[in-house]
Amino acid sequence: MEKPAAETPERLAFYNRIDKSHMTPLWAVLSDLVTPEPRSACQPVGWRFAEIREAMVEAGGLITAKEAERRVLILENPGLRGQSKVTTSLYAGVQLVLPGEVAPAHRHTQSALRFVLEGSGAHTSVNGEKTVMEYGDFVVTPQWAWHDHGNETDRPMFWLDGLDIPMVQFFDASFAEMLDEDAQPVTRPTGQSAAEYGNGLIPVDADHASLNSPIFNYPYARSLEALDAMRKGRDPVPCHGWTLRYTNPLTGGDAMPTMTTFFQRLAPGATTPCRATDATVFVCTEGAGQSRIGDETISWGPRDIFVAPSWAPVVHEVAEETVLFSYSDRAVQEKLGLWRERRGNA
Ligand code: GTQ
Repeated sequence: MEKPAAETPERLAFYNRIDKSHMTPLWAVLSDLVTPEPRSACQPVGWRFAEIREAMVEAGGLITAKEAERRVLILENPGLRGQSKVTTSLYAGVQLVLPGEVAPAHRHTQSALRFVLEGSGAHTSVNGEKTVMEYGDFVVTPQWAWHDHGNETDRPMFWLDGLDIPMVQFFDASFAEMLDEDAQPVTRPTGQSAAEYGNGLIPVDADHASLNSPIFNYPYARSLEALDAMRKGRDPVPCHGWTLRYTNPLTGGDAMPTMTTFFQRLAPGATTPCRATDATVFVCTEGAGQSRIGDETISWGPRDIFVAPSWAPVVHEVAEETVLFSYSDRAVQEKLGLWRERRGNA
C-alpha cells in the first residue's frame, strides 16, 4: 500500500509478457486498490429544482410517459458522467407524470424510492395497492414488485426516483419485465397497508423476515409531526440536528434492504463537521441553506437536490428552520460491516 513499484525495463517486459495471458502484477496497482481512506470519483454537486423542472416540462412535450415507459431525467454526478449514477452506488432521476398519463406497470430487481417534489394526488400502485402521493411523501417500491404510476389530477406531478441501479449492475443481477396491461389490478383498498402496519400494530401472522417495509407510503405530514415532536423534546445533535430513519416495522431495520432513508430537521446555525462512508443524496423540503461538502459550497432551497460523496466532510449552514430528506447506501454498508462515520474536524 506504499507507492507503486518502479517500472524497470525488465519488469515492463515481464508485465507485457504475462499481459497476453490476462495476468497483471498486484504491486503496480495495490496502492490504488487498497487505499488508506475512501477515494471517490463522486463529486459534491447540487441541482436547482427550477432548472430540472424547466427541462422536464420540455421533455413532457417531446415524449409521453407511455412511450418513454418512465419519463425521467437522470441526475448524473459530474465525476461519473455517462454511467447513470448520482453516487458510486446509487441512481437518482426526476420523473414527470402529466395529467391523464400512465407510466405502465413493470417490475425489476432494482429497489426504488419516490420522494414527491411537486403536485398532489397522482398515484403509484405497488403489489395491488394504490397510494395517492402528496408533497414530501416517501414511497417504497420493493424489488420485483409490480408498480405503475398514474396522474388523474389536472396538474403535473414531479418526484425524485432513488434506485439501487448501480448496485444491481455491480452484481450483474438485473431482471425486469412488463405487465401486459398498463395498470395492474388493484386488489386491496387504498390505505390498508398503512392501517395494518403503520399504527404500532401488525397482523399476528406477519412475516418478520420481510426485507421491505409493508408501509409503502410514509406521508410527509406524519413524518413532519414526528420530527417536530422530537425537536421539542430533545436537544439537537451537533453534527446532524434531529434525524430520524424511516423504518420497516417488521424488522426495526431500514424500510428497504439497499437504501437507508432519513428525515432531518436543522435549527438555524451551522452543524459541526461530519463525514461518513455512505455518499448521500439530499432533498430540501422546507427552509434553505448551504452545505460545505469537501471543498465545495452548495446553496439550496425547497425541492433542490444535492450530493455529499463518501468521506467528504459535511457542514450544513441554515438561516431558518430547515427540513431535509436523504438517502444513502448505509443499509448495505452496515450489513457488510463497512459503514464508518467520523464526527468533528479530524
Ligand atoms: O418508476 O419504475 O427513475 O424503473 C428508473 C427506473 C424510475 C420506475 C426510474 C424505473 C423507474
